[in-house]
Amino acid sequence: MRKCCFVNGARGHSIAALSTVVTTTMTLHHASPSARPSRRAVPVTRLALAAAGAAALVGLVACGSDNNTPLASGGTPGTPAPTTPAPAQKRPNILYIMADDLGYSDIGAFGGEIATPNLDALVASGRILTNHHTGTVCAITRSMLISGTDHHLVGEGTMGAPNDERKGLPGYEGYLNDSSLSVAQLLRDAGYHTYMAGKWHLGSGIAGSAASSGKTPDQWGFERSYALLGGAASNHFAHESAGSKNYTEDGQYVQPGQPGQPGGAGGSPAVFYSTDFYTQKLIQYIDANKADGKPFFAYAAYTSPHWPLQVPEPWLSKYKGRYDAGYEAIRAARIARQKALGILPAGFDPYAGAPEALAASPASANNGTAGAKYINALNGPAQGYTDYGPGYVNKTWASLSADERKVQARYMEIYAGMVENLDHNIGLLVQHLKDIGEYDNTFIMFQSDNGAEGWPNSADPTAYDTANAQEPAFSALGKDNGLQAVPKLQYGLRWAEVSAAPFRQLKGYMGEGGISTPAVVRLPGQTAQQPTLDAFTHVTDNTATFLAVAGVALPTQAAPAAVDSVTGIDANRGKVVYNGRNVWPVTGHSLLPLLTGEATGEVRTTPFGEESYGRAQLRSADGRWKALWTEPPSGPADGHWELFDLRADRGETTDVSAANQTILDALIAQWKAYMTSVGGVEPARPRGYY
Ligand SMILES: [Ca+2]
Repeated sequence: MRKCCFVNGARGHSIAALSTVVTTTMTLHHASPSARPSRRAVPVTRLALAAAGAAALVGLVACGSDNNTPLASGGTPGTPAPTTPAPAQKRPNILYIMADDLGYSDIGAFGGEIATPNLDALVASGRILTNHHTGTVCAITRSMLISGTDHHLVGEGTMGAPNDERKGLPGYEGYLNDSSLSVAQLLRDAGYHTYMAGKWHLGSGIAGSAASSGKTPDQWGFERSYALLGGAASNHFAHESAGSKNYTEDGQYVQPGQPGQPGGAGGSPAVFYSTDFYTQKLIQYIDANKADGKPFFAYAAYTSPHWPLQVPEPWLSKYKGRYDAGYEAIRAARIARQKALGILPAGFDPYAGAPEALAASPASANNGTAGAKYINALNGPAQGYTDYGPGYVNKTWASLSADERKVQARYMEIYAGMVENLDHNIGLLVQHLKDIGEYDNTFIMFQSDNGAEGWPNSADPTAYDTANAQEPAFSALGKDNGLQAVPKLQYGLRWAEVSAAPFRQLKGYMGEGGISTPAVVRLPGQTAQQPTLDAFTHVTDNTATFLAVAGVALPTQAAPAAVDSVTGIDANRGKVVYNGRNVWPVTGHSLLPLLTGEATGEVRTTPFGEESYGRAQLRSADGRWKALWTEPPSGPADGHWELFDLRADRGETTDVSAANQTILDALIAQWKAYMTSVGGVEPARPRGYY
């Protein structure tokens, strides 16, 4: 039998227990007789809400719905009964904006030197979340966003279908599996219009296609969608070939760049640039239905500033010369600004950066063969596991040649231009909401999908950079390269460390630099910045929050048992019924009580586990400790779990495992229980996605 225990996922949980977890982790302050029981009675001053819109939202929290549209499932046990008549006004719209591979410190409000006036304005009438977290990579985060629960449960145990021994296992389908809920479906069923434009990355087969059909956004509750199906485009300017299957609109393959299509001859717009185009599409979708009075959920799934580094003018030229001082100077300036802004405490000790050279494992007879025994989270040299992967060289600025400095600075200029263009487009979205009178009735949230991307451009970055420093290659960097098959321009590990400042590790890793995102939330009607939220929060909490904003109750009807006659395992244990399917319930926690000032304190008071690519973390129930496992050579050569005191050292600079072995052992045991609870399976060879 699967072990029933604490979890952030749901497998093995009874619904009653789950409800308890969800409802007792925050201290609620309203004295309504319908208020859920509170574990702690901490007297707190209610935060002043800036506007009537926010007050209306509080009403929605208490009431669960407006009186316009029936809930997907109402009146269920554990749902607070209405205490006041529901407000008759229209429910809030939800605009959710996701950047792709944007680092923690890139935007101005989080310390970046890149001009992001529109996001900064959102902060000025919203709220910063400094401790918001994602999965380590795109598809994993997106699966948790849509489903509201752990990625192993819903088909993205790793990003895409694995090519290793886990291929075919439940939870490793590589697309949203049949046990997934969808926040878009729930919202649509509750009377919302549901739109998305941008990256999907949760399945590519359209309805009726031969293999893995029905995986596109239209099949998961999006009424209108223009989607890049995969993890990245080869060109932000599209130029798809006739018959390509990389994009869909409303569930049908489209080929931007072909005649009559966006970016193609006679098509509109004349130029397809991903960020600009997705903005225009969302505005088009919103406007098409704005007269009918229904609220909307709009998912702006931008693919910027993900590689390839490309951006049109004026952004392409705007940062010329801005990064000539090099990685360390730019990073230090960002950290200083983070401290001045209060994003970091004054005494914060930042991660110092990766070594210039990481050594491969000492040669063993089996390394690289099927007989290799790779060090993993549970087996090290003491168990006979000694193999691990290659090392890398990542030069500091002082070690670069003149040509390398020239192109490295140029890469970051282009990246910065992409981020400013992204901010410009967010400004267009916000302005459009103001123009059509919907801004004050819209809940807005912005974040990135994972940490900054440090993937090297090639196996030999020096040769790659030196070649790019010569003309005509240099002057073409960042421009539309049409149909040319050229390397996908990236900015490399050192600039990614700048983006991830002040944290350790990058996209693909469980260090704070891989999973921490800048995050901004603005409530409907909010006009003044509210105090920064420092509680640990997670992308699955977004899902619960959106549903709370919309007043949609979570499905709670327990799925019928489906016990395997041989193993005795109930495949439906912990699942709920929705629209006739047995699905994993949302396990994220609504942040709305914190955002409205109805509650303060921690959102999560149970251990939080995670795993992908064999890399692992376990955050203790009290939020103080983080056990972190990274394969060598990026992690310890002996394969031990590191332990960090997050209250003193979120920069993960000092491994305190040796002095706290008992604490660490308990956390590792909790991590094993987490893995069991979500059906996670470690790969025989831990390594990243490249
Ligand atoms: Ca990403």
